[in-house]
Amino acid sequence: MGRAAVPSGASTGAHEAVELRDGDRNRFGGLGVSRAVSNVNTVIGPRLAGIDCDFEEADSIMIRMDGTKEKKKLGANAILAVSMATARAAAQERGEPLFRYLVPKDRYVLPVPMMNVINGGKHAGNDLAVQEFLIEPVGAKTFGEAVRFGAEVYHVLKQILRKEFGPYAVNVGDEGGYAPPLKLTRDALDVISRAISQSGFSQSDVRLGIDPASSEFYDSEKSVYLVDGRALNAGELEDFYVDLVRTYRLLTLEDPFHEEAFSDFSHLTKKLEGTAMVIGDDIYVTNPDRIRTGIKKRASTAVLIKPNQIGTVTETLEAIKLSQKAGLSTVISHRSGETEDVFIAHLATAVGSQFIKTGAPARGERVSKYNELLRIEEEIGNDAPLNRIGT
Ligand code: 2PG
Ligand code: MG
Repeated sequence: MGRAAVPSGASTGAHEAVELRDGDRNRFGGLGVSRAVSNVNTVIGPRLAGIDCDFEEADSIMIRMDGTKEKKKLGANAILAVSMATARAAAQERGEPLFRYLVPKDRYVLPVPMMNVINGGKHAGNDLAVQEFLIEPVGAKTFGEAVRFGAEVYHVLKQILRKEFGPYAVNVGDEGGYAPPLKLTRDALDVISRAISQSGFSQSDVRLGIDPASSEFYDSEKSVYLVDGRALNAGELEDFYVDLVRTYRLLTLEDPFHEEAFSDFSHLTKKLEGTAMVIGDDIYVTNPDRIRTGIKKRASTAVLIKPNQIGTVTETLEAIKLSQKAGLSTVISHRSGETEDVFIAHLATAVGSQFIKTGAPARGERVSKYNELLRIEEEIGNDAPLNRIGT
């Protein structure tokens, strides 16, 4: 028996696998998934019945059955749910935890959590252009300690925001971070920096990162980025980021440029070498072909991995292996529209990912991943180190 639920994003990349929705306005405003469910029950299910319980076999059958590059016939949401459920059933059959089944090895290292504590962009109803402001407790020794560091900063941040901006400022956005009425990127980074020091942590205990998700504020007609009340070209935007890295010691910068801007990514990656990591999300969409292009062009230091951008567990693992082989770090990530499914907690452990990005320590669908990682830490026992982050 294996069960799985798949997520959905608000700031999706143009090249993601297709999430099949009904489009029937009378049900769930057109967002129903009865066609995807029926594909699972009447098309995929009967074809897979009787095969060995093996996700790789199931994935290759489903990829062939679908036959399209973007999985638009059966829907990546239908295919991924079956793929994850099959992996889970196989682990169950072998009596093993999912992470051990996905990648069997002697020693596992746990990911550093990237916690999104202030939400902006498409994830919140405020004026911040940048979508995510993340805290990264790289100075913690264990995963449990990292969660504590993050939770303490998150709650001190709440007190500061409430005191300075009133009670509305601590309403939360899609990923559990606060959505205060701030306007500028620097305002958000300032207030988080204060929360970190007021919690008693140093700048090296808890680092900062941002995901501007910049395709969302890119004006392709004028080739400018609309951020913080200004219209910046790629060069000016790069200067803006370099300044932020210098002032706030940012550790990670995700999707700094729009999703086709490989050469702008490469330029920034080179400039920040040894200082901050550049992560590619919408530019790669967990697609091995696009990651290969990124590797060739040295477009980033890290790759964001979202299973539902590509649509099977097999291809997700391929994207991770490819990135790791090229010396890139990985960030296993949730979506803004998440479920309580904890698959990514196991995936991050299985592959030894440097990071997991799964929201603030708030809202059940985010906390479920942190809780599962705490259980995994317990299961591994004393030999459960946290990944050491280089930069
Ligand atoms: C991102 C994600 C997850 P969404 O851009 O990294 O945080 O957002 O799921 O909306 O694409
Ligand atoms: Mg992103």
